[in-house]
Amino acid sequence: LVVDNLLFNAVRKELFLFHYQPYFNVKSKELVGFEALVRIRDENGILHYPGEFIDVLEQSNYLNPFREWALKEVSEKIKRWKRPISVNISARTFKNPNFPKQILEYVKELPAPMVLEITERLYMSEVEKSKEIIKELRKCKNLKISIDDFGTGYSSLSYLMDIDADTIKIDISFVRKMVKDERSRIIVKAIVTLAKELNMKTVAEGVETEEQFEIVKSMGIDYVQGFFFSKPLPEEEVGKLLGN
Ligand code: G
Ligand code: G
Ligand code: NA
Ligand code: MN
Repeated sequence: LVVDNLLFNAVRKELFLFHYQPYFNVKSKELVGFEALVRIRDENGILHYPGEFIDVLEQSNYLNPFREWALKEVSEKIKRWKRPISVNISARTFKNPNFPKQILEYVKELPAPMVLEITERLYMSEVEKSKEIIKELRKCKNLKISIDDFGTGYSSLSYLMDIDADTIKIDISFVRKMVKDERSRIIVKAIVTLAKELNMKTVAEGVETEEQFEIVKSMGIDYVQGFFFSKPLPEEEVGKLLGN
């Protein structure tokens, strides 16, 4: 009930906002783009994180107005910052038959891609259906697909070979284990090789230390995201970072 009230107000009074976490090219350390992560600033100025409300939001009638707001907001930022921005897409949005048409309206004139992050779990739970939806979405120029939390689902190798995405984001749990655990490094190395052969880019999620970064670098992973480089930032700080 408390969460419902928070969401009711967030929709009615436009209290949603995004923080933007930069991701970087591993080799050059240059900033590449951002992941948009939603928050609610309530009427008392308190910031609420998705852990508190995202599950309820995704099951509720607020999902449609939220999605409209989110697509508009991210499109504006891509226009302003001229960088790719990733958005997390829920299962319900991904499977909504109107979604490809809706997103085309936002994406068609952007100066950089919008990236849709769908979780590995969602993709793998219905591989054929996911491939079909992605095929439809691929009609939108400027739209890319990224597989989130990669390595946390139960994916068979045959599914992996089938995966139709531009980028895979190697889950934070692997990044953590890689420092101590040789098996994790071997598995990630294999994932990176597979991704290269399949023309996909790789992102290491949740890199928090220099030691983790050095391992990520030695594995040939393309991009890195994590607190070692930057936390998710309010839009004012992104503006400063990019110098506009
Ligand atoms: O920073 P962090 O606490 O922001 O995010 C927690 C979780 O919330 C992550 O798993 C992230 O994927 C999810 N999340 C963040 N923003 C969004 C969003 O706009 N839509 C959806 N569906 N999930 C989001
Ligand atoms: O599920 P998804 O990968 O979309 O979630 C992204 C989440 O990971 C967000 O909550 C974001 O704040 C968090 N995150 C980003 N970088 C780091 C990091 O270096 N360490 C930890 N622990 N969390 C991170
Ligand atoms: Na994500
Ligand atoms: Mn992730």
